[in-house]
Amino acid sequence: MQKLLCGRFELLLHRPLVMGIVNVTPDSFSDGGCFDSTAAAAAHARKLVEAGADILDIGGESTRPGAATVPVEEEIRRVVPVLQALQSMNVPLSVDTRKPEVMRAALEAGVDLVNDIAALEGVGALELVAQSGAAVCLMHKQGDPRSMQSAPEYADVVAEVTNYLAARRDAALAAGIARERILLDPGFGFGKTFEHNVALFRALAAMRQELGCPLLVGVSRKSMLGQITGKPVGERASASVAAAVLAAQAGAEVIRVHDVAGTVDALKVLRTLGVACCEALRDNARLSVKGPVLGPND
Ligand code: 9MG
Repeated sequence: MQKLLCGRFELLLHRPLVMGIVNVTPDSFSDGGCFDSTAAAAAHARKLVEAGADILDIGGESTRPGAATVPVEEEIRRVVPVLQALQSMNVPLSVDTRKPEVMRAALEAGVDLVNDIAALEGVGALELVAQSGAAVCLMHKQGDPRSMQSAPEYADVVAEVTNYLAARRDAALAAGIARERILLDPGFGFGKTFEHNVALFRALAAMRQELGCPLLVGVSRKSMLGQITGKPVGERASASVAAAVLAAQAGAEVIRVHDVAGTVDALKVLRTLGVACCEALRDNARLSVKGPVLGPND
C-alpha cells in the first residue's frame, strides 16, 4: 500500500486525501483576512478537521497573483502560533512557505509537511527538510507571485513542468529525502495561462505515471475555474468540487481545497459510484453480447 511519511504520521494513500487551507494572511484572496488572528485561524482549522480534512495547510504569505512578499519575521509571527495551537490535534500540519527561515521555525514548532511553491530552491531548504522527518510538496511555478501572470510562456507546458518536477524530485532524493516523503504539484495558476492550466489538468494521469510520486493538486477557487464558469471567487465552490473529483479520478493523491466538507462528500461519492459505474459499464458490455440492456428510451 502506497504511503506518505509525513512527520508524526504515516498516511495511507488508498484514497485521495483532502488538504484544508488555513490562510493566516490579511490579504488572502479568498478568506479576505477573516482568519488573521491566531485564535480565529485555529478555530477555522478545527472546523476543517471536523468537516473531514486529512491535512491542514497553514500559510502566512499570500501566493495569489500580484501579492507582495511578507518579511520573514512577520510570516513566522503569523504561522508559528497557529501551528502551536494545533499541535495537540491528531492531524498532520503543513506549512505553506518558500522561505527556509520560516521552514526552520515551523519544523521547530513540529510541522509535518513543508508545502513549498518554490520546490525547495531556497538556499539551504533541501538540507533543512532532509534533516527533518517532514514530508515535502515540491511545486512548479514560472516566475514569482508578484509578476508570474504577466506573460507566462512555454514551448510545451506539459513536458516542461514534468521535467522540472522530475529534476526537483531527483534533487530531493539526492539530498536524502526519501521518496515516501515527496509530493509533486504542477502548480495550477502559477505562471500559467488558462490554456496552460487546461493542458496540465488533462495531462494529470500521464504526469502521475511518468513521475512515480504522489501528486498534490490545488485548483480550489482559482481563476481558471472563474474563466470556465464566469463566476467570481466567492461563487466557485461547485466548480472547485467538480475539479477536485476530476483530479482524484486522474490519480491525484492530495487535493488542496478551501471547501473541505463539499470536497469530502464528493470524493466519497466518487469512490463508491465511480467504481460502481465502471462495473456497470463492464456488465453492460458483457450482457449486450446477448442483447441490449438499455432500451432506446432509457
Ligand atoms: C500555497 N498554494 C496556493 N496554491 C497552491 C497549489 O496549487 N499547490 C500548492 N502546493 N500550494 C499552493
